[in-house]
Amino acid sequence: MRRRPAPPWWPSALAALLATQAVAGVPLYLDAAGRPARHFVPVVSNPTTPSANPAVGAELAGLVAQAGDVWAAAPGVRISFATGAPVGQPIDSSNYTDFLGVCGDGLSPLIADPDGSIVDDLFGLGASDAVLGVGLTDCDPSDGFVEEHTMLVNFSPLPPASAERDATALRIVTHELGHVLGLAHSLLNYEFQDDGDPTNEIYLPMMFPVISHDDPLAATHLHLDDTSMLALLYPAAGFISSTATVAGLALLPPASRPISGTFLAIRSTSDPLATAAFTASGLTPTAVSLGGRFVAFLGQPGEPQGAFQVSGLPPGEYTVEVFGGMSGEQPEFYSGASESHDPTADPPGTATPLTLAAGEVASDVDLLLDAGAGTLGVKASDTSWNIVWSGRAKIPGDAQKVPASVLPPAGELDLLATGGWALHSGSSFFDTLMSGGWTPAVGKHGASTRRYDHQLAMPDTMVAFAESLFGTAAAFGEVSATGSTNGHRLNGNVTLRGQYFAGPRPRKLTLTFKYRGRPRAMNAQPGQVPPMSASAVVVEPALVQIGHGAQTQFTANVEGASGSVTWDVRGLGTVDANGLYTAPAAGAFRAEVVARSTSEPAAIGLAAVDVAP
Ligand SMILES: [Ca+2]
Ligand SMILES: [Ca+2]
Ligand SMILES: [Ca+2]
Ligand SMILES: [Zn+2]
Repeated sequence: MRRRPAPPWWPSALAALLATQAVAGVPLYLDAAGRPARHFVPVVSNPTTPSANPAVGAELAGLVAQAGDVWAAAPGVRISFATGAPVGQPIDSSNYTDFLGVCGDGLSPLIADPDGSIVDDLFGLGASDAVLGVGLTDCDPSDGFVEEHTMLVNFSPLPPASAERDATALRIVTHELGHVLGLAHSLLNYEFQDDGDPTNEIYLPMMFPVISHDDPLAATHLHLDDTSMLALLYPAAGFISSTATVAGLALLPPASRPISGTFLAIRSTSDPLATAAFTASGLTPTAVSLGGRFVAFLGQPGEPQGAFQVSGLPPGEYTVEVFGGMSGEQPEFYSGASESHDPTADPPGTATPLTLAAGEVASDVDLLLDAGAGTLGVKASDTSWNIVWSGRAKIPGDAQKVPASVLPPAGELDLLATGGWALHSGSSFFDTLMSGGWTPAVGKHGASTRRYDHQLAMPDTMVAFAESLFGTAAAFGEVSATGSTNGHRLNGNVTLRGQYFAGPRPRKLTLTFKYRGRPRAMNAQPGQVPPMSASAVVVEPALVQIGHGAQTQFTANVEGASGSVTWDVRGLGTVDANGLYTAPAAGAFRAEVVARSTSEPAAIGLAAVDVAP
């Protein structure tokens, strides 16, 4: 048998693909223990100048200042923003990677992209038609802190100078600044996006993942859903004591396995659209998929399996609701003592409202999900998979296996349909690739065989992956994907058809990726409830300037937790056990002072000290 030479057309260029993750899922940053990470405060950003159109750099810096004012004015929130030194070097698509997402350079650049060329370079040609902006941490948040960030805003789809440009740009920048602060996407009131009705835009959260076009002049407006999460991260005094928390576990039938990625809404019975908040069990961030479906990304380190929490609710009466609709099933409500996995005993639509007082923490709101009913009712998969990939490329006269080194990596996969589609995998590749919609298909042994068919809904990602394998030697247009499971095996494939250019004339190219899954044991250990802690630490003063060798006293007020705090400084200088900070004898810098509750380590208060001669 003749051995084929190593294929010349497999450059293992995965770099471009990895970058696309920022499009799909901008995380709610969790530290290694599964607690939310916070940005250092004040939040300082550095303006930059685009080579092509310097005015747009100034426009972005001005928008970020306005957006900072919007977030800082949120009730229950104490946060501040500042403009840092401008970056001197003009930025364009040839040098943006020297600044974007670079940890440790002391810069948090605001990168304006006047013509979309940076976004196209980062996410692939044509991305500038769809991607309006990115806000992300520059540094690994697993230590609990965001020290630096990058914001990239694509101005190319915006109209020229006009009221509409100003209004739209401020909404985009306020949204991206929310990501910088550690807020993930929210799907609350998703049905109002692009429904043609401008009057309901105020019910969409700022952190909704896609812009709604129903009112081009819509004012930038924060929803309770935005401000309550921000206040939990950056609380003002009185936030915890004046508001209520709802927390519990989402549990799958039949064995009450805690399940992450369930989308939930907590709604006031008297004001269900405005006094409402979104959350997802496991604190799993949501993103919008290119197929138009909403996906939760699971499997973050330390993820509190199955646990959910909403804090910052004004006192009142609330329902707790598992999202329906988006994946075709009915919404399912918390029904108190009658909660059951059995939909006959506990009809999904039966709600038992909770009455919450100021300072109350209702942490026993466990949802016993049912299995769904009817042909659209597959609410959750109860099988997890170990997945392996294989691939084959064909051109006329030749066929080759895709080398394992350039295949998608093996990993784990959970497919859920609890109000959306959620995936868990050991591989971040799946997290961008697989957003499957599952529909039950009656097999030859009837519905009880639990056979499901599905389609992959993110073909653009697979095209980007295939193009990264071939560079400019191939182009793909047509994608098809299918798969099915009977509960014991999972099988599927993705087929891409295109043209291969290395030769005298283009040839037809077919690339087929197959995946095979076998069931794997699932994590049944529930996360801590409430996962984020309904407590707060507020440090005073928030920011202080002192000279070399000088001392300043910080104080910490703990709400919702017993005990005191431990003090820590990130940066130069020292802080003692009583919050007394001592500056070193030299240098000009800012240090962050951290007070952490001794009984609730997730409750952290931040302050800053500027030291100068
Ligand atoms: Ca940086
Ligand atoms: Ca609307
Ligand atoms: Ca129920
Ligand atoms: Zn976003």
